[in-house]
Amino acid sequence: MRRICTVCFIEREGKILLGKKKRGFGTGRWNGFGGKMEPGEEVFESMKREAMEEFSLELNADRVHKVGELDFKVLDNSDWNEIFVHVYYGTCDGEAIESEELLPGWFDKDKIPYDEMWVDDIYWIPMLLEGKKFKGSFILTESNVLSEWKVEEVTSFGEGV
Ligand code: 8OG
Repeated sequence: MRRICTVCFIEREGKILLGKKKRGFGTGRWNGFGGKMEPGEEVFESMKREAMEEFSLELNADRVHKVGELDFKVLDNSDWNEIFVHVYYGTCDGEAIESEELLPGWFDKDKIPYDEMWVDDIYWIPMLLEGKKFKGSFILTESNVLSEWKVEEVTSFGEGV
């Protein structure tokens, strides 16, 4: 089964907002906020909902932009084995507040905790921080072992998912 998700990274005053996942898929890892899109949701609408649910943040469509598309094959999860992720980057106002899902933390761009994140993130987050757009595909396990990866810089994204 295939899941379609969003993930969004907020920058403010040179720091990046990450959240430590407190439950579910990726527990214990730092990541942007986001999650599975609900049926019928638009991408931005879904991310706006997740920003509010996970960090009590109000997202504005003019202040975040799509920067990446990621395709994952997850080898050791029996419920679903493919994940497509829309990656967004930008800024917003307001205080990020801890929720049942995420503990917020602000990190200097040169101190991103890659060793406490999904193993593939180190291959594309530096591109995001440099203002590049990218597409990536990865084969990994839910226990965070990467077996294949490919990331390329792109200038735009096609329609649809
Ligand atoms: O709804 P749930 O929180 O389970 O959604 C999973 C979130 O994790 C969603 O925001 C997409 C994101 N995500 C993956 N795989 C990876 C990954 O390898 N790296 C990063 N940074 N995020 C990922 O599902």
